[in-house]
Amino acid sequence: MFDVVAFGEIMLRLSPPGYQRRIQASSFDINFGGAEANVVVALSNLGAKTAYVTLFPPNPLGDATVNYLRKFGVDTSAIVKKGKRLGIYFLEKGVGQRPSSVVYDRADSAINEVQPGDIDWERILSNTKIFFSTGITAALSENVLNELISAFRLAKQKGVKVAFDINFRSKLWSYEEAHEVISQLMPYVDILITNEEHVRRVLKIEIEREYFDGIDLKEEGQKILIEKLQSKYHNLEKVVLAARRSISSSKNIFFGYTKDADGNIVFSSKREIEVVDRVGGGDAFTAGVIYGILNGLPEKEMLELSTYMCALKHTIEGDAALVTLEEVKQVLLQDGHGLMK
Ligand code: KDG
Repeated sequence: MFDVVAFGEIMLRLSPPGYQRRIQASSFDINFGGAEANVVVALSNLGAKTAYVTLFPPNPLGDATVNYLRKFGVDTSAIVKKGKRLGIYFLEKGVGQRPSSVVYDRADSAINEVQPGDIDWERILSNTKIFFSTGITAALSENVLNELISAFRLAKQKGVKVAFDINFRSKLWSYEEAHEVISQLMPYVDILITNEEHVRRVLKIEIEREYFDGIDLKEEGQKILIEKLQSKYHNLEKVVLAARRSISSSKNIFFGYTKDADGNIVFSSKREIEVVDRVGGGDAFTAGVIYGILNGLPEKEMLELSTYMCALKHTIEGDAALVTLEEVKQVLLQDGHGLMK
C-alpha cells in the first residue's frame, strides 16, 4: 500500500555554480527537480511510503532520473519508459537585487507523449491513500491534462483522496488559461494545499480591499478566503494555505494556516527564512501537510511541521527537502510545538 502517489514531470536541473549567470557559466551543477517529485522525495525522507508516476525516455538520462528517485526510496515501478527526451530546466540563482530565474527546455518531453493505457492507473490507485499532482502537470499539454483527469476520476471511484497544489507557473500559461483548466479539476480535489496568491489569481476568489493591510491579507481576510473556497467547492475537505511576506530579497517571513473541524482558523508560527536555494520551498510545505494528514496530526502540529520543512528547504541546495523526521522533531519539540507521533 502506498501512502502517497504523485504524477508529474521530473526534469534535469542545471544551474551555474554559485551565483554565476547562465551566460558566463562554463559548467553546471546537476540536480533533479519537479514539484510532484520534490513532494514524494521529501515525504520518503520523512518515512512515508511513496511512488512516482511519469514517462521517461529510454536512455541514460531517464535511467539517471530513476536512480535519483530510488536513492530516496521512492517506488518507480509505475514509470513508463517511452518518449524522446527528458525535460531540462536551467536555474540561475538570484542574490541581492537579482531574482532567481528559470529557463525551461521541456517542449516535447517524454511525459507529453503519454497516451491512454500507457500508465497502469488501475494497479497503482488500488493501493494508494493519497494521490497528488499540481497545476504544473495540468499546464504541460492536452495529453497530460487528459491523463491527469482520468487519474483523478479513477482515484475518486476508488476512494483515494486527491491532493492538489495550484502551483501556477507564468512561463507555462497565463492566469486566464490556468483558471479555465484548474476550475475543471477542482471538483475532484479533496485536499488543496497552495498559497494565497494562487487562490486569488487562479481561482479568482476575490477578497475586498478592507481585508488587506497594504498588499498583505489580514487574518480576517485569510479566514474569509478559506470560507469562500469551501463554499465554492463543497468537495474540499481540507484547505491549507501558505503565505509569504518578504523582508528583503534574501529574507522572508513564512507561515501557513488552515481551518479546523470547529471552523476556527489555525496558524503556524511565523518563521524567518534565510534563502540559499528557494526552489521547492512550497513543495516542502506540501510534503509536511500531507505527512500531517497521513499521520492524523493536530492542525497546529501539521502547520508547524510544514512551515519548518519549508524553512529548512530554503537552506538546502537542490529542489527537494532532504530532511529527516528526527531532525524536524527535535527542533519542533524544543520550540514547544509537539509532534509526538
Ligand atoms: O516547485 C518547484 C518546481 O517549480 C521545480 O521543481 C521545477 O517542477 C518544476 C517546474 O515545472 O517549474
